[in-house]
Amino acid sequence: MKCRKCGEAAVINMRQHKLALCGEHYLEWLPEQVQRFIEKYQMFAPDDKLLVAVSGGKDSLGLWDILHRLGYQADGLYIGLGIDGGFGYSDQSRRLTEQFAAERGLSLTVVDIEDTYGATIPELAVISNRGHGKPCSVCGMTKRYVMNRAAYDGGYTVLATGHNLDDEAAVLFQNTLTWAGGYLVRQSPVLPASGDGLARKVKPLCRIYEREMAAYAIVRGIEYIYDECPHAVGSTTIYYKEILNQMEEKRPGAKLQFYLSFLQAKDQGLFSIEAQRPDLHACEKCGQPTTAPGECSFCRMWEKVRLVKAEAV
Ligand code: Q46
Ligand code: ZN
Ligand code: ZN
Repeated sequence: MKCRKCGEAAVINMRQHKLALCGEHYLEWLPEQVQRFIEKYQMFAPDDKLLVAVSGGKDSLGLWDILHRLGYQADGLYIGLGIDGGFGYSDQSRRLTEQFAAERGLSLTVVDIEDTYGATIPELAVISNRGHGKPCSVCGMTKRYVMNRAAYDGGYTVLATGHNLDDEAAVLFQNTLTWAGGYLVRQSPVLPASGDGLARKVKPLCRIYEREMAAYAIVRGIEYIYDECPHAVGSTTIYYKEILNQMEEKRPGAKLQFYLSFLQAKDQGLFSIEAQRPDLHACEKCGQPTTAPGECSFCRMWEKVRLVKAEAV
């Protein structure tokens, strides 16, 4: 396989785009694509102050690298979850993230959940008794909270995450199987900021395949954590990704088409009936926006942790 631009040996063949490229041209092509989608979905402008949520994986570090190369002002946010999984998952991912930032002179904020709030995510899952012992639901909620808060406190106008096309297509597939209208209407490359304290959220990699991000990280020499979070193993998201990969194998471009036709249908008003957002008010304790009455569910969850820990001493 030869590079379409220069005829040298290709490092990647993207069947869905009928395009093979060498390393040099691939490193040019991918950021151009990302820039095109940033503009197409009006994600942000050059004068926006971006906060990128980085996990130490190929997608978020790749995104940070690309935004930096494109000339945006993008700082990083790493959230220490306290997950070990027998191989020091959180410690390793933090080390690689800090190394990435230090090598490039980028500014990184680290929020360690245990140091800041008093328990690790796996401890929190047990104490709060949410998610039947699986930490993902408290983890997802905690990450959303911390990201929004860090964006707000740091005066960032935009919060960017490294969700790629495979992530977006898997979530879409899952929500389509149950016709979860409320989730479907909120799945978007851009969620606008709200006056009541929610930062604008963007997914600049939403049209980039996972394997394209892996190839980018390898060719660019980014050291990232290969292992997924140990709690992702056996998750429904991985199951849906596998099904979508089988479809992609037979019909290159199937995943992208699934996602793009969804965005188009949504633009045409398919889920507009679900579009009214519930009213938000400020949490009585922390001031973050919430739909819950009184204190937000995040504050209530941690109140419970404090009570349980206080009883234990
Ligand atoms: S939610 Fe679950 Fe992820 Fe949190 S506990 Fe790991 S797998 S990191 S995206
Ligand atoms: Zn080339
Ligand atoms: Zn609160």
